Amino acid sequence: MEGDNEDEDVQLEARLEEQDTFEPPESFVEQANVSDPGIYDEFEENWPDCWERAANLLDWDEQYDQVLDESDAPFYEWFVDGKLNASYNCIDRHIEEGRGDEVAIEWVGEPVDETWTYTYQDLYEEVNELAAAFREMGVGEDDVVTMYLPMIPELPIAMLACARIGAPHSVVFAGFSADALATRMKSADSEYLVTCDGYYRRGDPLDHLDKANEGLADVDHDTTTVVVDRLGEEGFGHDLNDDQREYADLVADQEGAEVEPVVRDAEDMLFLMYTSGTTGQPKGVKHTTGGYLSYAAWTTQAVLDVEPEDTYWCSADIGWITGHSYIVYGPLALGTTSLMYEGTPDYPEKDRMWEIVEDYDVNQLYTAPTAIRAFMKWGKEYPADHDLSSLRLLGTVGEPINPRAWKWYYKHIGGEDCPIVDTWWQTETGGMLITTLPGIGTMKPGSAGPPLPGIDARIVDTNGERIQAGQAGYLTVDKPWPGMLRTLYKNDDRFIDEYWREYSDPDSDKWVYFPEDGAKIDDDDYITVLGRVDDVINVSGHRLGTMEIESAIVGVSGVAEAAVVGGDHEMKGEAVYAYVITEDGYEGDEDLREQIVAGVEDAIGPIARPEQVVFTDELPKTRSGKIMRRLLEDIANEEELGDTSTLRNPGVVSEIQQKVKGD
Ligand code: 6R9
Repeated sequence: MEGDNEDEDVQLEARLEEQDTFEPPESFVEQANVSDPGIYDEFEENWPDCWERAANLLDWDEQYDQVLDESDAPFYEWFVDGKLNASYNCIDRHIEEGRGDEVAIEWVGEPVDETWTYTYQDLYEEVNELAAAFREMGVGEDDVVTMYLPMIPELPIAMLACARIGAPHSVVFAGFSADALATRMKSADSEYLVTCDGYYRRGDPLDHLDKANEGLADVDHDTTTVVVDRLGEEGFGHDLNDDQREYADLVADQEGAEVEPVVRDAEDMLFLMYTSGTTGQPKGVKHTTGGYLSYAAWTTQAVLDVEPEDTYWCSADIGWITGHSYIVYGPLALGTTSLMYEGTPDYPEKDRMWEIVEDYDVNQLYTAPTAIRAFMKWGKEYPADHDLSSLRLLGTVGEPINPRAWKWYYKHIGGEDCPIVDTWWQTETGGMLITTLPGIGTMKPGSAGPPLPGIDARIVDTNGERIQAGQAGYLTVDKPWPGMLRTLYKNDDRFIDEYWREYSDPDSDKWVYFPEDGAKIDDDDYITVLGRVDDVINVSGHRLGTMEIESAIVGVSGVAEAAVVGGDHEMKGEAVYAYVITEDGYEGDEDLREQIVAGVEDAIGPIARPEQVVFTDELPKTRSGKIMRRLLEDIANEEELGDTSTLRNPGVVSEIQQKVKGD
């Protein structure tokens, strides 16, 4: 088996290796939503009015007066004085067009054969009942409702119910820990939580309410919690307390209720999404109703080539931005069928995803490089067993994709017949910024592509000067776009510091967005994103702050100091490497290692689990006392080390190197 795979890979490599570029298939171009290369010039010449093209994808209660207000930059405002409701745009208007019987969400559960289909009419009813229940619970306009839910239908339903009544949501990834939940609820002053009893992971029921309760115990203000019964009789027999209500009871009390969508200003907050940054405190990224929704809809149409009659599948979790923009808001705004999968790709078998593509005739698949590398490792026979001919387009997001994985995806999933869009963007950008347009652009494996029309992304040196083709530098975005974050929740100063300080020139009112990624540019202006240049690492496409992990490790008794870096990892892209100094009297032994791993899982979640814990007597530091993270990264990657003479303690390097190798 293994041998066959390798042979086949070698052959594929030999044939595709030479090929650096790929043209969009003719059959795709003919039907593409966007196929006129003139769109780049058109957007540039008409900027910022070009963005009306995105706004026109929505129904507005009141037309905006101005596309962009730059007067208080970088606090930009888009579609000024426009009024709309996101839930209306994602549901009601499709029903008004007579499409109520068409499928909005195909939900595929982890247990095989547990599926649920929601038409737009079904979604309308569920969302209205929950919106009415939220109101009765006291949720008012602008109250932040936190959701701590796995991939069950109640998650998008709750998001849309919030949007309907103008209550911003803050979704916390279900894999995050109780601590992470508490931090986010406190930071957002959120008094409402929607969670569930538990969910399935590889066949086993997992207790989720226990974790939610542990988090709630740390929130000092009063809270009301809605609990979805996901597991039924397989549940854990939790008793709900006085502040907790059964989801099913709440909506049963509201049967048939209808809630008029609240008219929101374009700039009103639609949701908050917490993401990792350079400090230990996660950042509450604020997205708005008009700009965000129009941008999500526009990119879903232009880049993912989604049309109402498609069945489209993004395999991300809704707990991350990708799921917000490209499972919920973008696809539903366009009135398509969005497939939502609860389980993992390898349960019960490693062909589960291909079985789903075949069963549902999926037209677009949007997934992460980490998943593709896993598919590659499992072998081509899994997709080969299934008819994947319904697929028209493939996408990736979350981290750089290596050309080998790209080519495997192209051949074994796309049958050399689907364009691949490698989409670069961030929680903060709301939607995609750099990628080829699938009906226009030549594809270059490993390179995301040019900036999208209307997006002014550049690669610059430390002085902000554009660099020459072929060189590496820093990615910047020099003009605003509708999907951009508006601020960090209740922290305008940090918003400026994090994203605008580095390359802007406030004196001449020039504002440049800095995403904190490094990148390379080619002659043809294609951008290859290299990765974060801050203290954030990217594990399986998930953003984790090294400071958050370090503070969790330092919280373990016996630990004096810790430094965390990302080391290369074949499957995950990057993995967590922790270098730890113990307190006097403590041994760096297996016991402490386990406590450290458990400490990190408790503070953040299993995704942040250290791959290696290296105990050391010292950490490499500069003379000014800063930990040399670059060096620790090179050690983790077993790379040649550069000059270490600037270290205060150069001797420590070889000691650590030996420990990493010995592990
Ligand atoms: C959407 C999302 C953002 C960070 C970003 C970058 C990395 C995302 C990428 C990519 C190379 C791509 N990233 N897409 N790197 N190529 N196509 O992932 O948001 O979780 O906020 O992460 O992910 O480093 O800065 P988020």
